[in-house]
Amino acid sequence: MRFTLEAGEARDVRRLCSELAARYETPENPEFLAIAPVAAHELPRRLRLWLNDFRLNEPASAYGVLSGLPVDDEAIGDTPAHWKLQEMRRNVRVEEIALVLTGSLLGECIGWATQQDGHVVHDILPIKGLEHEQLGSGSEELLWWHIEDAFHECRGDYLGLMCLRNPDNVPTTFLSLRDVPLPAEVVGKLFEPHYTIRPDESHLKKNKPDPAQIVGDLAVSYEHIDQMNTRPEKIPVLFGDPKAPYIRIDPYFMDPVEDPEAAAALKCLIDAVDERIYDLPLEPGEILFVDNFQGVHGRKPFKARYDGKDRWFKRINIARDLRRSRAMRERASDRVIH
Ligand SMILES: O=C(O)CCC(=O)C(=O)O
Ligand SMILES: [Fe+2]
Repeated sequence: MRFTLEAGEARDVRRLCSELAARYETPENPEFLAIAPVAAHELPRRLRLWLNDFRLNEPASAYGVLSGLPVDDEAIGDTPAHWKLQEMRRNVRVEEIALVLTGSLLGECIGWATQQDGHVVHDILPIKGLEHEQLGSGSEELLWWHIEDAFHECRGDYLGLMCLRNPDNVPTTFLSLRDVPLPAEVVGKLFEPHYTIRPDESHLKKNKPDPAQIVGDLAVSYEHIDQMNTRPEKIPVLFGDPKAPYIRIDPYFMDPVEDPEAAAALKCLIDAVDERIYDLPLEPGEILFVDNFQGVHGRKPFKARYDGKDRWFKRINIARDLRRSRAMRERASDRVIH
């Protein structure tokens, strides 16, 4: 599903986001996050209707690309060398606000205490030294297709990926489960809890830039991650309606399956996705909204430049219902899951 803003609509979005950027330093300001769903009422009606349809009707495509928002390559400055260089965010405040504001039409933006220092808006950019890691900040390896934060019961219902810069047209990869034909007995097996998914690298201690900061509540969060890593619970890969199932999978971080039929069912699904997954390259200003219950995504390998002009995306995770994670957040309105 694609949606292109008309020139006048794009100007209106830009004006609204610029006004908000003048009031809030960053879209991560809790006051901004609290009013974002209301401020989003001021977005163009056609855009609101499109996202409402995406949320409500769960189209078989399992994704939506919003285009038409301009990005000024010079004004956004250099691609930072690392996501921890937060001062570089001031150049892209309007873009970040556009991402959070449109995402707020699908639900509430959430973050993880154990990922990118608890930020709600993430930077996806290649980091020197991580070229061969299974991370958004890797580059030279294929980023295996996955459901975002599949290991976690409170993973987002949606993912928003905004392209700020993509000079080599490096594609995101994508496939909707609706496009994967599976025999009924395979579906049946995948509905049974035979499978384990360990936390992906982005949540591990080793990817925290300053491990000395792991104290107090954060130490408890990392303990929780350690536990999920050493003793992952057994879960089904498919759930919901057997006629149109939802999916929870991250093959790279799954263990061999004991039950032979369950193992064969998983292999059948993985092979079917591998055969069909396709490139979905994004251009600057485009936002890809992924239905994280129905579509898997990844990224093709590429050679980073490290010259300030590297591929640069912003990412948000969106929950339809914040209450699902209430026990892992300090206050009702908090966004960060511990
Ligand atoms: O870089 C991309 O296109 C996608 C990376 C990814 O899977 C993610 O950021 O979650
Ligand atoms: Fe991802």
